[in-house]
Amino acid sequence: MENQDSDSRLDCCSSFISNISVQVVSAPGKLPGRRPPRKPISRAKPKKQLNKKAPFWNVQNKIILFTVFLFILAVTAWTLLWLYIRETESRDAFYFAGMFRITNIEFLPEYRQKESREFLSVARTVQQVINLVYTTSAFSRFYRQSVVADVSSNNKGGLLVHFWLVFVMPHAKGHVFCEDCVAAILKDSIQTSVVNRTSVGKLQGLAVDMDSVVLNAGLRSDYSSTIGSDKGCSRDFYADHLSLRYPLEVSTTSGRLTCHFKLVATAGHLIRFSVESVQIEADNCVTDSLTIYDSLLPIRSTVLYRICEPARTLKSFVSTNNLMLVTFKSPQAWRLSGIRAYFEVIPEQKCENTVLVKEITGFEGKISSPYYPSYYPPKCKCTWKFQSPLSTLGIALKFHNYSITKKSVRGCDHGWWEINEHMYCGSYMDHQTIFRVPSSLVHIQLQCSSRLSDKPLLVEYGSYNISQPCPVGSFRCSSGFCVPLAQRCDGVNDCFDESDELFCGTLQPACNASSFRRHSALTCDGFPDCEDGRDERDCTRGIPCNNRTFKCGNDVCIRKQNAKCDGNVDCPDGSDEEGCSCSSSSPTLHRIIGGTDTREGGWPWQVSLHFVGSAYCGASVISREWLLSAAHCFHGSRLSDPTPWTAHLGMYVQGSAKFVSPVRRIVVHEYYNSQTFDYDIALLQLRVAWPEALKQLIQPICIPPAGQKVHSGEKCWVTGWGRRHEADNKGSPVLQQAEVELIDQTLCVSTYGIITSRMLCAGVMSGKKDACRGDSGGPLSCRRKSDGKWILTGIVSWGHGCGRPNFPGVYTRVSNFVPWIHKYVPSLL
Ligand code: 4AZ
Repeated sequence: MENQDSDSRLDCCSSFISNISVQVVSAPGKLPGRRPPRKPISRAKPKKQLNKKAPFWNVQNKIILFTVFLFILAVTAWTLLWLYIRETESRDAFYFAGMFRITNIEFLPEYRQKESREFLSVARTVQQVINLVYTTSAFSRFYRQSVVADVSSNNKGGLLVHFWLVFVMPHAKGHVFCEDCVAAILKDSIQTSVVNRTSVGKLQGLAVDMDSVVLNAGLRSDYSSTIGSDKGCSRDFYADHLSLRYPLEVSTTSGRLTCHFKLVATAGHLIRFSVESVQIEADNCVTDSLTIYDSLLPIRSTVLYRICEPARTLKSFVSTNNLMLVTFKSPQAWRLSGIRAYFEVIPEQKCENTVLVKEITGFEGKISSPYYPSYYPPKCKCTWKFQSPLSTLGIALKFHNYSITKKSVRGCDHGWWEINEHMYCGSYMDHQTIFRVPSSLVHIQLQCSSRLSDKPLLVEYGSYNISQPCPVGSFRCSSGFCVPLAQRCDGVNDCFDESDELFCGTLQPACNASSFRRHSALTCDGFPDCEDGRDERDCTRGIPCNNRTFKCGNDVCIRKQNAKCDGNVDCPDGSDEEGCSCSSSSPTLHRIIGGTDTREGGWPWQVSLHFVGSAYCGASVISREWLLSAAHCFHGSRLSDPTPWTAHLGMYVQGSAKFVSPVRRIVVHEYYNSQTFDYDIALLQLRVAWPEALKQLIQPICIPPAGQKVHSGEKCWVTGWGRRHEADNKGSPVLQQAEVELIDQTLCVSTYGIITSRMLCAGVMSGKKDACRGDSGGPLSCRRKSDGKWILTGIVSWGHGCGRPNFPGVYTRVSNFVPWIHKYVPSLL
């Protein structure tokens, strides 16, 4: 039956799986309206004269008229009443989307046709069972109906039924309907048997798999658009060709667009959905989004991935079953919005391997996450066994942009690794790390721990000498790498994590890798000033500049890397630092724990971020519409939504801002780690750019040059409206400032231990001067001696208490994030 049907689908696919191109052009009244034909002016005909005129107001006519009047009145009253009931019902209605698997009914291809007798019959049966469950429950008063939306095959057998539930709670007035209770009623009605030890139980006459039950609150708009008759741009696709790419394109130039694409493959396969480009308004998915679900209805807990901003790089996602829902929403499109994507049917892959590594040390092969290079689906499990030929050789794993650390009491967010019975948690990084297992037999298990699809993982493996992981004459970095001893303390981050630059003396040779670049007189002037000639090495005088080089005013090309406006004069003629618009030295220079009141206008880049009307965090103005703050201010689903946030600029006393703007978008660093506060940085885009007229009171602060080293002992300022004492329960009404000292990184590491190269410490070792709660996200501003410009050296991040002796404040080291900032704020360049 199944095969017959797939053959017929094979023929039909080319006709119904084609590019969808929905062009919505809102141009009302473009077509000239047709005028009604004019009535010919007729000549007046002589009217027949009635001989006898019957009186109109006779009794009979009166009765007829009265009856008609009563009828019209009744119909109007009935319509109004019906509209009223419908309106109040829909206002107080709650929608739930769910699914479960029925194991005792076989799938029939006819179930795909919603009008077929077979679909209607099974839908009616399921609806009756659900109705019985809820009409006999504690929520029977509120229960209205269930609607079966889809009945599909699936890789576990039987039927997968997707349905909506509707509840009406009169006068709910913003109350939420207990989602867990609704789900619990359904689950508790499934009677499983302890004897059988399976997850399948009885739900009235249906055999339902308990583990398959998912039920979440849903949106009314999703309910209407998934079951309504007006399908708009929504489509259902059935695909069974393994090596075919089925294109999926939608676009609109204006108007609203909400499309649900249901993708179903033949049972036993998976769907891989690849997005080539997305054009949407970037607003954290508040209005515009592309959401990929591991189900056929928009069920929240089955979300595989959400794209909330325009993207042009290929990303692909794999389902865990033979179905997927892709929802594209762009309800207020005012310019081109749409997606270009395709999907494929792929076989399920096993994720296990046994590897015999070679006797020669070094990396020799690769393992990867399932379905690499696609994002890997949740609920995966991989096992790898490695064996080295000698007991003196261990197994080295080189993780690309990823790292594993010992698992703490908390769960893992991005992969749970068991290596020879030890547990580790994985997290994404911006550099490679090496993990060595000093054993010749290594058993590794990876379990996906993220609720969503996760970024693809690539791991190189090989053997290493257990007694000497790093060759003689090399230094072992914290990231596991070995670098030649000569590269230690040379000012270059050779280890990826800067551990080769820790515990170094503060004096750097004049011509070392980083310092010579600051001497404009030395670089690219045609004369090798450094012994090794490195001051002339990256210059290409007379050669046309390419996209990796920057053209100085005097026709010299220098390596582009952050040349323009990085605060360092890289060009011999200084042209790379001309016309840069961030804060010049503030004319009002007068200027927390141990702090003093600031002068009004003294810190014109200081921002107060309010969450639902209350001061919550600080931030710094870096351009007309972008602020820089700390990622931890936006951790969690409520805090990461930009809607409740407002930014208060040009403010001195809380509540008296010169300019207030809602926040359009929050970009939290993708490697932010909520356990270690690593990568604690976020960008905020204002909905309204601050007006030029306020530039006396609002000014951006300069971003430091990429990789700029800080000097311990340098004096900087921390500012904010946070608490003035650790025990206070509210912040300061007046902006506070405190002068703090940059602390040597080695000392910072020995104080806290868990200091990464993305952090720096500042304070006074005697305590008393520090940031505290409420100051988070605010600036650590340092004045550059060479030109008097204020540089955003740090962002208030964390610390042990506030103002405690020997526990300085910990700040995000902004110079490590310059390319990341430029990715979102290119106008800063
Ligand atoms: C906080 O909770 C916080 N003393 C910020 C900074 C410091 C401590 C706590 C540093 O926002």
